Amino acid sequence: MGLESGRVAIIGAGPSGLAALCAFEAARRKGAAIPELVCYEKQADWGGLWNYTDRTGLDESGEPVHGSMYRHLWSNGPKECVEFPDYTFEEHFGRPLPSFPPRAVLQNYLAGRAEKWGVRPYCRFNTPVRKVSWSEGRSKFSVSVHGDTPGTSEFDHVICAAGHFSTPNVPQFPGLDTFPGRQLHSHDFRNAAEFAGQDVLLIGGSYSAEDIALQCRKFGARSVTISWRTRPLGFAWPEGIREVPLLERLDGRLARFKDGFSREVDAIVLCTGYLHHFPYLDHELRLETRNRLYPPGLYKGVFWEPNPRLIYLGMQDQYYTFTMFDAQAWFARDAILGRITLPPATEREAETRNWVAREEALTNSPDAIDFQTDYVRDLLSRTDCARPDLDRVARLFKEWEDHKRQGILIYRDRSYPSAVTGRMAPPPQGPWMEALDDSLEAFLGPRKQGFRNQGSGASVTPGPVAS
Ligand code: FAD
Ligand code: NA7
Repeated sequence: MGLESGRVAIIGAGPSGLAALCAFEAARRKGAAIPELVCYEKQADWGGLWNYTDRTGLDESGEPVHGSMYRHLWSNGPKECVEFPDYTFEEHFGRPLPSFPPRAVLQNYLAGRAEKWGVRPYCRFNTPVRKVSWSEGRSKFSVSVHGDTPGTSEFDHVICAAGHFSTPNVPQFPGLDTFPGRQLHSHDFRNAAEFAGQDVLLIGGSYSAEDIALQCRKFGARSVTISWRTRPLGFAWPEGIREVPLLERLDGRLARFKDGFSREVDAIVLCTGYLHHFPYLDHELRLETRNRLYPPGLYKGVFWEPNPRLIYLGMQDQYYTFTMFDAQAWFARDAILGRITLPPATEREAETRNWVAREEALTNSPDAIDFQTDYVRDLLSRTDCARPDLDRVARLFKEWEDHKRQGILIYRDRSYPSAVTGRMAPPPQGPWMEALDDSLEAFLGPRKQGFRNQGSGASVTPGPVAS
């Protein structure tokens, strides 16, 4: 590639798009000539899924609402597994914090990192990308956007960092169409308090089902039934939460499952995952894959095989998130800057086949963690991206999984050491199950604020948080 004077369009200013901007900005600050960057973001601000909205359905400009996060969402993994080595939590907040922060704290941290690199001028907010096509003759992408300043521009590269946990996968079940209660996909789930006192059915056997079950229990649902297709989550669930095989059909409110079990339910949440859905990309540019650790068709997990000038970031199923997006972004940047030369198509495809075959042979989650660790390590070995201690992070992921097995209600009460500074996180102010206030102020405020049975109104003195 080698395109210092070209133009690069980035779709999305979530963690992946911001990683791309920080990567280029880091090169620029070291004296490199970088291409012109334009990051189109359909929301009014950056942060991607972490930029919470209570809205569902369509957004202000008629685009599908991107947000899938809910009120009261807390990090589902230790913050030590997502910590940027070039911008630690302690640097941002000015003090050590417990390992499982609520969403607003992570959003604030992400924003602080982006502010540190000063990448806001590259962003065009309220600007959805509506069409991307490639002209072989001109060797350019044409990108059409809507919003504040609609128009079409040409680019030499497109980085699609639009996320893939936003378009719901909605299966049908007999009787769902006449179910008299509330039914929704987890994409539209916003507040577990809505289900207090109810019997709730969740369909799905992965992170969303797991966490929405905990949310519902925390906020007073009478019972939660989790219905799995391939395998149960298998945690030692407390009384009031049970796992059953797949839903067979609904007769009114009565849900009947494959093992013969049945129960009346008031509400159904389809926790059935998401589609990689990029309708604005021309067909020949469109990644189509299920949610997996190594989507076929992407060299190094990022370069679109048929045309590596199109780069996808963050399209993997994710143990690693923020640090993996950085590793991808720095590698992509160096390819665009001509510092890394991509091998010929046959070699690229052979390497991708190896990774895919290795992924398909995985049988358990420690091995899956090692797989994604190796992938991130491979990317980091070629660039000057700041490196976390990956062996340490992989160990933390495995400990975290063990801790979840030991106590699904209390895993967020654990502390982990930073893989950057080595310092142990302080314990949380109280049990997560009792923490009903998920605000930044409550989390950063004086100890005990925001927890059940504690007085409120204490003053908040956050560290040097970004605006
Ligand atoms: P996104 O965060 O989805 O950002 C994509 C951006 O692209 C958005 O800002 C969107 O508005 C923009 N965009 C999309 N289409 C267009 C368009 N056409 N034009 C312009 N802009 C567009 N990860 C963790 O590390 N810890 C967690 O606890 C955690 N919890 C999660 C909980 C839920 C419910 C979900 C769904 C995900 C969770 N994740 C978690 C994973 C999450 O995917 C990553 O943390 C991260 O947000 C992915 O970043 P991204 O930039 O790739 O995608
Ligand atoms: P995931 O992790 O992609 O999981 C989707 C789940 O939905 C998975 O258990 C699937 O079962 C299940 N699914 C999909 N289709 C069906 C049908 N037709 N019937 C029953 N079950 C189905 O998505 P999540 O939303 O849980 O997590 C996404 C991100 O959000 C994650 O990275 C976290 O960070 C938070 P399967 O196992 O394939 O049988």
